[in-house]
Amino acid sequence: MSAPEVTYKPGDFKTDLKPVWCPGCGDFGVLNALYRAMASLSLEPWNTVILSGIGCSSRLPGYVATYGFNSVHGRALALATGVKVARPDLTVIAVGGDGDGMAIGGNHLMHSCRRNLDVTYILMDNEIYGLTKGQTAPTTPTGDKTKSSYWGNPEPAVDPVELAISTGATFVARGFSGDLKNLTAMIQRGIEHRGFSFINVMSPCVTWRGDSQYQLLKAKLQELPEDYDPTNRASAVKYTRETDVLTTGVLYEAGGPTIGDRVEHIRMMAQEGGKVPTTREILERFMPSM
Ligand SMILES: Cc1ncc(C[n+]2csc(CCOP(=O)(O)OP(=O)(O)O)c2C)c(N)n1
Ligand code: SF4
Ligand SMILES: [Mg+2]
Repeated sequence: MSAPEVTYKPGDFKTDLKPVWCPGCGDFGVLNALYRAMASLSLEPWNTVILSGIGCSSRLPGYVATYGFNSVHGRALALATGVKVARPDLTVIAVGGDGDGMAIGGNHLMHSCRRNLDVTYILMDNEIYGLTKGQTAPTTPTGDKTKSSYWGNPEPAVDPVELAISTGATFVARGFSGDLKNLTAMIQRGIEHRGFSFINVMSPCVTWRGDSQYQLLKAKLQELPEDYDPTNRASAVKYTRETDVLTTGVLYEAGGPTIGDRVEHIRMMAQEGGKVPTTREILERFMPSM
């Protein structure tokens, strides 16, 4: 007899911790969308891990009743890689901010994309360092005044979606924290996707970017055309570096082996008749005189 299937409600994933985010912070919307997506997928809390770096957004694992770890600035994906290698059977979700993922953690994003690590990464993009009180981040638009750029940000901004597509992520989406319905569907699809799923969520910081950030983002929102083909990489790139509009939806989705598949293939080759060299033979390759 098979075990009865457990169903969950979004509230089942709440912990006793009350989020310490400022009232009106966009991250509340992301958390709610995640609760809903997890409930619709009936994710078992004991088989799910949520990892983050450091930042306001990186507090999220504490608010979800799964295994989780609020780790070190920029290292959410390094931890996610380790968990997935040790326990490929688990659902692994990484979360964090634009500073965490695009500045100090930028190289981890690039390598997770190209490896097609089977992890879902939700980036809460408020275009600012929120926790440390409003300094310029890699996604801060050029010219914007911040606590660390009084005369306006002199740097060109990065588009995380463009970066993810160009470095090999096999699922790339852009969402808005104020659009719960579409964001929930996007996160659900990202978790279901086999391979690296990158979801860049525009998530306003009311404290350091003001109310205008929410209004500005909302006014620019547009959805992908109904006949949009997400398997076409070139079409996906056309929706990056937008200025007057902000297109949300799943921009790119492709198949392909994950890094886990590739390593497993090598393991099988080594086991099935492949000659495994001895330590001495390996050393002799470097020191022929041995
Ligand atoms: C190695 C290291 N460098 C810098 C910091 C300081 N620091 C903490 S959070 C943060 C940036 C947070 O910005 P973001 O990742 O965008 O998250 P947000 O607070 O905006 O959600 C920085 C620079 C740190 N904790 N560790
Ligand atoms: S400082 Fe900004 S990002 Fe941090 S909790 Fe407040 S509104 Fe959210
Ligand atoms: Mg930020």
